[in-house]
Order: sequence, then structure tokens, then C-alpha cells
Amino acid sequence: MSRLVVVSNRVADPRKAVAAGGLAVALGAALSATGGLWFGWSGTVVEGGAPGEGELHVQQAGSVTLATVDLCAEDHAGYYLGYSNGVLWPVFHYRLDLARFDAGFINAYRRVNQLFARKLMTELRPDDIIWVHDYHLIPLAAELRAMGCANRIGFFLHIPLPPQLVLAAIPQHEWLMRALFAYDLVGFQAEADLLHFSRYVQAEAGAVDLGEHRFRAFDRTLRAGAFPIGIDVDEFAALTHAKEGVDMYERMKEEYSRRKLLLGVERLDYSKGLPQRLRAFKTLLQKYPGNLGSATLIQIASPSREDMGTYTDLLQELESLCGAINGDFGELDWMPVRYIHRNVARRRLPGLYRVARVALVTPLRDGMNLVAKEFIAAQDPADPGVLVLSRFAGAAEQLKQALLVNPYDIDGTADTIQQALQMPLSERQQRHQKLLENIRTQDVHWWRKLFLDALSEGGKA
Ligand code: ADQ
Repeated sequence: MSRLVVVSNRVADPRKAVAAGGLAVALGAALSATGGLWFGWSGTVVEGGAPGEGELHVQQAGSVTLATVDLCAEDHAGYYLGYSNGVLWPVFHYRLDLARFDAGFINAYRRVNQLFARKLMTELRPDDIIWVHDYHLIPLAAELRAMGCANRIGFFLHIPLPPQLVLAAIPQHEWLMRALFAYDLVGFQAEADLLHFSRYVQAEAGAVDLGEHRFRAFDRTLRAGAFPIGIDVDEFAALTHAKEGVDMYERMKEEYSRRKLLLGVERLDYSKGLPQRLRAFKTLLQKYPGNLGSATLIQIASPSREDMGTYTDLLQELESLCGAINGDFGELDWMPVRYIHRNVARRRLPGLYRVARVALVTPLRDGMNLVAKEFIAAQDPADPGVLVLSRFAGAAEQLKQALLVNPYDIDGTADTIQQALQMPLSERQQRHQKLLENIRTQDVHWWRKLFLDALSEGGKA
């Protein structure tokens, strides 16, 4: 059986998987099954180090080998903050207005991918199967191929792929998409992303559609597919019933016994639609005054990429929106918004999800969105909460029994939140049952197997 090699920007120790989240659990389980290697950035930034150089650290974590590379400050700035999060993240989330097309970024991005390829080559065995994750590492396979690597290599994009003309705004779009053809299999979250890929490669790269999602261009054939990522439902259910989950649930239930609790949980990011959500909540209070003194929104937005200017602007906008809502509508004994700009321990999230009547998962664009699935997993099937979900989250293709909204439509979203708050028990139960079935059938283990089976088959073609 081939060894699995996972490559991602950040690497998690599978022995500490609960802290790291469902993806780490799933990849850790896959790596442990055959013994495996997890390769990526160490998280260390070396001040004054030489660009394109970095020390490799190899350590054993059970049956999994962790191999990580340090980055110098210049490479970290150009590759991570610059090209990955200043160009690819905004453009792939359709935010051309926020992209910073600085010529220096692409050099650092290329240099770090070459560094990773060089270091990874020293650790590879001929029959390893390599699975590369996310937008930081698009050119990795092309760099590995240039160094003689003939292994099967798959790529999974966790964020959306935008339509052809949005993608084409990136000055290096041709180079990026050509680099994808060095992979044997390219996976996306949703059918919409796959469609964008198919249209782009045929229109811009003259690719030939060979059927069954196989495309030929640049003298290589790749297979592309939609592989919607899921969560580890059993792991999450166990967290819900563990001590910290139960304590959280009971405390919050008592605290908010006279209120209707709405919940939003995310990293603070402009893709998540937070200002629009707060405006919809404000409209809800204006339009449906029965909610005054009762509806309370807990919004957790954990700090993320704080060293980038666009995030500071967003933080200020949110603080001012929350302040205005509380100032205009709050009473001495009721504050409509509880805004928390801190990390919340993963173990405490399920209790919060379970106590909420309504979850607001309303990104402007999202590859998948795992919070939506975690909320479903944490509910009491006898008295479940309602999921209000953006139609622009990848999860909307699967979670059809959620209440779908257009987050740009503030009035419409407010009406849908009201519908969620008023939904009768029997309808809540029916919807939740179907949603739970979906996330159970298409969980993270299903996702991983689907991708790795396709990658093995693709290699034989
Ligand atoms: P993210 O943009 O980080 O992920 P998401 O999928 O919602 O978005 O969340 C990832 C995890 O972080 C979840 O397990 C969630 O519980 C946790 N989390 C989020 N906010 C938190 C908070 N404030 N405190 C504690 N934990 C928090 C990217 C893509 C998504 C895609 C995932 C996986 O942007 O679209 O679903 O990768 O592929």
C-alpha cells in the first residue's frame, strides 16, 4: 500500500487533533492508517534569513512523520501575506477591489514553492501518493515535476474558484492555471467551482474536454472533480456531550432562558459577510419589534491575519456597527449584540451551537463553510435550532433544507431570520433530520476516501 504524503501550508500534530479541528483529525487518521508524512511550513519566521532558504525539521508523531520548513521574514511577507492572502484569497473570493497586485509577491510565492519542492524531494519515496492542499501551494506539483518527481499528485482547493473573467484579472493567471496541469487530480469544493474551472481552461488555455471531467492541455491530462468537504460528525457529537460542551450549554441556557439566541461564529474575514449580517439583524429589530428585549445575537469573530490593513478596517466597521445597534436598541437589562473578538476554545463551541435557536452562516462567498455543518451536528434532534445559510457558501449545494439567503439582500435576510425564529417544532425537526443525514453520509472520512480513490484511479489512466 502506498504511503500518503500530505502537503499544506500549516501542519498539525495528529496527537493534538482535537485542538486543531476536524480536518486535522481526518488527515491525521488517513496518515496514521498507512503511516504517512505531513509536510509544510513550521510556523517559524526567521528574521534576517536568506530568501528561498529554510531549515527542515523532521519529527515523529506516532506513525506520522512531520516535516516542516522555516521561512525567512521576506519570504513569509511575500508568499503568505502578499501573494496568498493579498492576491489569491481576495480574488478567489471575488474581491478584486481588495487585491494587491505587487510584482514582488509572485517572486516570493514561486521561491517558497520551489523551496518546499526541494525539501520535500529529499523525503519522498517512488510510490508515495502526494496530496497538496490549498491556494498557497498551487505551483508545487509543477516545481516537483521539474525536479523529476513522477509520483501521483493531487490538489484540493479549499476556497472557491472564481469565474473565468475574475480569475483572468490576476496578472499571472495563465501561469497559475498551467501549473495546475502538473497535478493528476484537481479537486474543488462545489460543482460551481468545477464549472468555472472547466470554462476557464477551455476558453483561456484551449483545453480539450475528454469527458468524465478529464481535460487535456499543455501536453498533460488531468481529472477535475467536486469533492465537498465534510466534518467528523462523531468527533463533533462526542465534543458536544463532553464535559466542557455540556457545561457551556447549561450555563448559556440558564443565562439566556428568557431570550432567543442567534449565533455567528467565524474568523474575522471580509468573505464572511459580517457587516451585512449585522445590518440584517438591525433590520430584524426594526421590522419585527416583537424581538425587542428578546433576540440576542452572539457574534464570535476570532482574530485572523491581523497584520493586513483590510482586516483592521473590517474590525473598526464591526465595532462601530455593534456599538450603534446596542446604543439604539439596548435596554438596561438587554443588549442585542454580544460581539466577541477573541478565540473560543474548540471544545466550547458545540455547547454554544446547541443552545442557539438560529445560526447565521451568511458569507458573501465561501469554499464550503464547516461552521454550518458543525451547527447541525451539535443540535438536539428533539428540539433543533434553525440554520440560516448563504446561497454563496459551497455548503448550500448540499444543505438544501437550511433557509437559504442572499446576504447582500439585507431586508430579505431579516425576513428569513424572522421565519427561522418563528419556525414550528415539527418543521425544525424535519429539516434538521434531513440535514443531519446529509452531513453524516458525506462526512470528512467520505470526502477523504472519495478524493484518494479518485487520485489512485487517475494515476492508472
Ligand atoms: P475557514 O475560512 O477557516 O476555512 P470554516 O470552514 O467555516 O472556514 O471554519 C473552519 C473551522 O474553524 C471550523 O471547524 C470552525 O469551528 C473553526 N472556527 C471558526 N471560527 C472560529 C472561532 N471564532 N473560534 C473557534 N473556532 C472557530 C477554509 C475555507 C472554508 C472551508 C474550510 C475547509 O474558507 O470555506 O470550509 O477551509 O475546507
